[in-house]
Formats: sequence, structure tokens, C-alpha cells
Amino acid sequence: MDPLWYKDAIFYEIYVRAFADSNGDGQGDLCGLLAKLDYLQDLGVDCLWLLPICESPLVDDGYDVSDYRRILPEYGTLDDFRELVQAAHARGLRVIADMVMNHTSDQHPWFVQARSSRAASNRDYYLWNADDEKFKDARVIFVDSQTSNWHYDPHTGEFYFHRFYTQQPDLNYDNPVIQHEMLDVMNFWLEMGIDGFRCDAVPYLFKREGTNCENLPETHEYLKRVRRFVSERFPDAVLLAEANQWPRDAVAYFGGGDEFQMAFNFPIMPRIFMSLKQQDRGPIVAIAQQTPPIPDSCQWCTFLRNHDELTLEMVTSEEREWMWREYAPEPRMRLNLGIRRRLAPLLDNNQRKIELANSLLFTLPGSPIIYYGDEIGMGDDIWLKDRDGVRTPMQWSAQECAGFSKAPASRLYAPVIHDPIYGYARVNVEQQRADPESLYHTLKWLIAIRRQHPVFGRGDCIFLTPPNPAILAYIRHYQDETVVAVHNLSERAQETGLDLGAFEGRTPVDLLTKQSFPPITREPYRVQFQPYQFFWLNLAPSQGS
Ligand code: TEU
Ligand code: CA
Repeated sequence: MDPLWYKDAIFYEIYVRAFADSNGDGQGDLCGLLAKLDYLQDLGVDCLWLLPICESPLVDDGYDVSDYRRILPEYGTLDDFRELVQAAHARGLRVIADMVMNHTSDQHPWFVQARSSRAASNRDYYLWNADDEKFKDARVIFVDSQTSNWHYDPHTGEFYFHRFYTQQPDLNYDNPVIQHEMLDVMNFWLEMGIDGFRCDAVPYLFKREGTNCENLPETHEYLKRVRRFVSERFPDAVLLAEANQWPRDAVAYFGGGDEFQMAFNFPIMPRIFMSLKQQDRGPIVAIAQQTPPIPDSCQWCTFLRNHDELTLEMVTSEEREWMWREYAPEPRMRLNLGIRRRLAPLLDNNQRKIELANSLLFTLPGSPIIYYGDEIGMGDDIWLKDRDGVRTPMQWSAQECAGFSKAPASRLYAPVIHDPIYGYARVNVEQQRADPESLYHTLKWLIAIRRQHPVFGRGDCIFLTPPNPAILAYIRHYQDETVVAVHNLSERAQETGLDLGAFEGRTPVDLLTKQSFPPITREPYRVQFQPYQFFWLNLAPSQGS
């Protein structure tokens, strides 16, 4: 077992409710997911991140937990989960769970008891105040639906604090009982054999008056305690931080290698979309240069899209307005400070462009994560509420309900996409697998090549500065491997010269097409590109050199 396994892993984000329904009740479930493990293994991913599966009233699709040690009955039982983890491991797939630690559901027994009386013995499991004036500098995150982080509870005549929906009261981490309870919950799930956690909304755990209540020293101190606790007992378990912050604040979640092993690369994600739209490498290179290095044992988790809105919380207001104009022309496409669209619609359903975006995902530093359905170019439904439009049933076939469920369409937890472009009749796993030219097969190929070359997950990264700004090129180097990933970000054919003089005499071979390129000289290395074309040029030392 390589303790740094997560550096080579390719992650896949699954909303269990949306993936596969095994018992015809219209809801995806763990047994349904079990039946699809062969699909995931065949795709080539090797670590599954399951969105929350604990007991929940589903006000926030499970991010409002009412019992940390019970599985939502619609999803199945703890035995189903144990069987799923074992079956995944038998296929070389790992499983990480979502640890929702900043808040509980307001239906959690803790909160029911705490709100019952000011004298409740566990009142201070949560944060109560006589007015809503405390923590004034903490920004409201769900700005489309919340006007305050405080909610008045008439029963006891006090306000309680919530960074998200009012049904998600924040836990009080100054209470040692909470600190301990969350460790105990993690232990419970790790004992079942899971391989780690994606830790939800970690920047907000501790709050202090006069601060923005994000990224506080007390929060990092506790998260280091979480890492010690987990790594002492489960040395191969990975902790992945959801810390949607500016680069310097995001990097802090790695600590000195003694906090999270992984963190989502939120800083680069919107800049990928900016560079694609501007057909200019500028935004990507700029944010990469503003991002401090991370400890050797740590790893970014790179992503294009996920179950939330495409967040524009950590860009300038001018950049946000520009992104909304360019990618979310209809107001319904916007949510909070983001864009609630899936990858294919954001990229005009242009297969070459979607493949280019995934080439960036698979070659930039970090471990990539695919959001379920994006591998087949699924669409979205902006007319569903909140973020539901990017969480519709997985489209397996052109059968009724997209092969997701045997239930009648009226019983599904959400309607399957059925529009003429992205509808399940046209876009589905069966159709994609049958078409050798499909997006699915391209991604499967990119995944296969990436898995053969550790340089992508473990190498350093040096950006080249070719004269043509539409070309994004970077050298990845690890041990005896050197690969130059070169991308034409533009919709037109382009050419440029690359400064590869340091590799004079070597003959580049494209890892993807096996095409050999002319030997490198001291002159700028000329490369021609079709629209959105990319190459992963292996610069193996020439034989005998
Ligand atoms: O999101 C936490 C968070 O900070 C969000 O504002 C996030 O930055 C934004 O939605 C864009 O990604 C997590 C979960 O991902 C989200 O689904 C939950 O609703 C939220 O926590 C509360 O648990
Ligand atoms: Ca079901």
C-alpha cells in the first residue's frame, strides 16, 4: 500500500440518489451503485467520493445530517454500505465519504434537545445569541435565499447561527464535546473500511468576533487534531478539504503536511473557464503563479464541475460579472455567487472543447475528479430549484427513465433530462460506449494514459511562455519522465514555437496518438494545432543518450 496512493488516484464524485435505483422506488441507492462498480472500474477511475448518505431530511440533499451513524433508509442499510465498500475494494476501487462537520440538520436530536430550552444540557452544542449582531463580518454564503447567518427561535427567544440554510445550525466547536463527537463519527465510518473523507465546509468551523469567521487559527488547530486522530488509527486514510478560498488561504489547509493531504483546487477552477472563453492561457498561468507550493506529501484535487454551482466566490467582482455574462446569460443559470450548469452546456456541447478541458484536468498538477455524468456529456435543467438541475438521474440508456430506475417517471426524485440535445434518448452510457468517437471513449483513453504515467500525479510543473497566448504549455517532470502538455485553447487552428532547447536531440512522441514528432533542436520547436487540439509529448531521452 503506497501511503501517497491519492497522488495517483482518479476520483469520481457520485450522488447516490442520482446514480442507479435498484428497487424501483425512484431513488438511487447503494445496491444500485454496487451494480455499477464494473462500469466505474472499466472507466478507469479508482476512488469514489460519495455525497452524504447519512440520515437526513434532505433539505440540502444530505448536507443536513440528522444521524451521523445511520444511513438514509432510501439509500439502504449499513450492511449494504459494508458490502459496497468490500465490492469496491475487490475491484481496486477506494471509497471516501462526505463528512459534514460544520453543522447538523435542525432535525438532529442534538438540536431538537438544544432548542427545547435555554437550560438544555446541550444548549452549547450550537451557537445562540440574544440578538443577530454577533459575527457581523461573516458573509452570507447562500445569498439567494438567506439574508442573515442568524435565525430567531421563538420557543426560547434567542437566535442561532447558521452559515447555510436555517435548517443547518452550525455546531459550536469551542465545545470540546463537539470536537470529540466528530472524531468519534469519523472513527465509526473508518472502522467500516472506507478510505477517507471529503470534509465539508471546513473554513467555517470556528467563529470569532471581529473576524470573517473563515480560516481561523483555531480551525486549523482542530483540523490538525483530526489529521493526527485519523492518521494514527488509519494511516492510509485520506482527508480532502473543501476549502473554497483564495490561493494562500486554500494552501493553509495542507498545514506543513500535518493537516489535509488533499484540498480541492478551487483557485484554478474558474480560471480554466476564463481561459477557455478568452482563448488565452493568461488566467490559468496567473493563478498558478499566485498559488504557493504545497508540502511534498500533499496533493490538489483538480475539478471542472461538481454538485454545487460553479463557484465565483473567490474571483474579483469584475471577473464574476464577466463570467456570468459569458457563461450564464440567463439569470436562471446563476445561483448565489456562481453558475448552476453542467460542463457540457457550459462548453457549448462542443466535444473537442470538452475533451480539451478534461486534458487540462488530467495533466495539471493534482489528482483529477470527474463529476458523475460529465464523462458522457450530460446536460442540466436550469428550471429545477437550487442546484437540482446539475443533480439529475444518471443517463444509462435510451430506455424509459434513462435506465436509471424501473419506477414510473412520475416517481423519480427528479426528472431525467429529456431535451433534444442532452436528453437521455440521445446522451446515455450505452450510446457513448457504442460510439468509438464519443466523449466517453476519449476520456477513458485520457484516464488510461494518465494511469500509465505517474508524472501527471507526482511531477512538478513548469509553464512555458510561447509567443502565441492561445497556447497553454507546461512541462511535467518526475524521476526519469518528462512530458510537455500542450493545449490550443482556441477555436481556430494555431501554431507556435516552444522553447525546448534544454531537450535538444530528443524526439517527442505524443502519448495519446503515439505520433512521433521531429527531433528537438536549439531553435523554437514549431507545433501546429487544430482547434482545441492538445498533445501530451513524451520527451524520453533518445536511445543511447
Ligand atoms: O459547500 C460549502 C461552501 O462553502 C459553498 O458555498 C461552496 O463554496 C459553493 O456552494 C460553491 O461550491 C458545501 C457543499 O458542497 C454544499 O453542497 C452544501 O450545500 C454546503 O457545504 C453546506 O453543507
Ligand atoms: Ca431505490
